[in-house]
Amino acid sequence: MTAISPRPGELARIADPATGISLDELALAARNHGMPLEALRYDITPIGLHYLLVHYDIPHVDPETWRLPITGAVERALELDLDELRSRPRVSHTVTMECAGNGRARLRPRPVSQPWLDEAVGTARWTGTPLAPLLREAGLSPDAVNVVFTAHDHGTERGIEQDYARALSVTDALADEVLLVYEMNGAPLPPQHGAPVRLIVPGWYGMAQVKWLREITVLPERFTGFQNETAYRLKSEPDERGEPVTRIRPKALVAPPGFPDFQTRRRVVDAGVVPLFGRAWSGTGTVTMVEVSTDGAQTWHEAELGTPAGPYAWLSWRHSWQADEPGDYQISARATDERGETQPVDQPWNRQGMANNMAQQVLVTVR
Ligand SMILES: Nc1nc2c(c(=O)[nH]1)N[C@H]1C(S)=C(S)[C@@H](COP(=O)(O)O)O[C@H]1N2
Ligand SMILES: [Mo]
Repeated sequence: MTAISPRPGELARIADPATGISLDELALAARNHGMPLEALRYDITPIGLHYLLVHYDIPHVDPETWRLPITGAVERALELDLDELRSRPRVSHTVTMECAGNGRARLRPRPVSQPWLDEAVGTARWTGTPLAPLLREAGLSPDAVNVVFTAHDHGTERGIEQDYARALSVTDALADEVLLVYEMNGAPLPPQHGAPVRLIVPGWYGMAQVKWLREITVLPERFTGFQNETAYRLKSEPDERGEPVTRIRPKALVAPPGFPDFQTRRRVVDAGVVPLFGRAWSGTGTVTMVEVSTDGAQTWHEAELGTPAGPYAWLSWRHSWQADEPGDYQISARATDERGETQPVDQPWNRQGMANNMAQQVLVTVR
């Protein structure tokens, strides 16, 4: 068995097209679970059904002794404990979050990492306090460029030992909707989702939402840590610098119709009118259209849209499928957002398998 991260400078691996999922990938998939797609029925995903991604181990952080320093290129370094954070203005946002690697296992050839199929998504009600006023209180120095969020979890990745850390530009960090959160769906943050405090950056892929926050550092230069410089970049050649992964591309998912076969997950429905239902979201603007295909992406029908649960949350869609002929079908849905970006039917391939919003394919047998 080849290790995923053996040596410093190791390139992201691409699986040989002839090989299946490895035990290393299975070990990741067993730790990092997706949202069972039948949970698309909930506006707000119940905590245990929200997808989960943890690069290293879930750290144990004692909320009593937890402190958050805000340091670096600021006029007055601050340090807050949990009570101080809780006594600040309280804001909640309903946010659809998706892992940037969602859909990776469907890419050909397959980038080797957490092998997500379609379900690395969830919507939660996050409660905390806005970040911008805290940064303003600390007083950003005029030469501030990046704000780095460093976490308590520690590990190695492609041979580089690190604390999980991600930076945002000062502009992105000062956006009104960015929160330091201590509650998820009205309960204290659970250990797996970042207790006691995590960052929420609505509209961005999951990697920006740093869990188990330990320190916020303002830098007068660009942050060059692994999770910004090496990982989470769209590139097709290994030596390319690549474009950073940022906001969530438009995507729609179909809630599984009928009932499943245990091992293949193929769906079975009775002939007649089959109600199709799902959700759609985009981090770059409101979803303005969802189209459904029941013939393997040959023809598309506009679905009826519901109202989103908030400006950063998914909306529901529905479509009645007149399925009169018994047989095998492939169902797909694709979203378009207000910028006019539509999900592709073919894979947008890149070496790390990031931001892949290829339309889902659901196999259904009409009986
Ligand atoms: N400290 C820390 N924050 C992290 C991660 C991590 O491994 N460590 N994983 C990131 C990634 S890649 C994703 S997709 C989201 C997942 O958040 P969730 O597990 O609460 O759904 O957390 C992000 N924040
Ligand atoms: Mo992720």
